[in-house]
Amino acid sequence: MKNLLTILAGIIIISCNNTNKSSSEGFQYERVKEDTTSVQASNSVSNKVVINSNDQMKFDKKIIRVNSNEEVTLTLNHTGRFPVSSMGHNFVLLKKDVDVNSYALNAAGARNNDYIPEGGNEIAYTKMLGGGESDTITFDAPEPGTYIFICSFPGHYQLMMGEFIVI
Ligand SMILES: [Cu+2]
Repeated sequence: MKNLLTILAGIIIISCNNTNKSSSEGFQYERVKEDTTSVQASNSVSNKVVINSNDQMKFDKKIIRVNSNEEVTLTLNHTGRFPVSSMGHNFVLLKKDVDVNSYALNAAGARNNDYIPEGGNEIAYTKMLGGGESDTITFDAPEPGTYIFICSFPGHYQLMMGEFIVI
């Protein structure tokens, strides 16, 4: 006969059934992409135009209104700090009916010409600027209508695009 050693183990089961547990599931913070640039919804008409651009790849104007049959003086400021090589900005006013997507594609390949492609599809354009720089251009306002302006630095035009309305 074997001696049987019986060990009795006392098992204490602690029930931790907290039914009052508040549910934290389903509560998610959604990262809202904030537009930190205040876009001016300008209704004013002036042939003296100042437009700012920044390190967030934004123009501060989506709409520019000018009078026809008058000269336009336009100043582009780059208010950021990044150099022209990584965050260059220009202002390019496209002729009517120029396809902006194909223009931007061509522009991206025109690095040696400040991203202004051949073809003469611009009404006017500024220099390509780095942070802290400015350029002012003067040109005759085109015929009344709505024109597109962009920055032609590679990858910028989709964020840096607006309407140039000639009244
Ligand atoms: Cu740009």
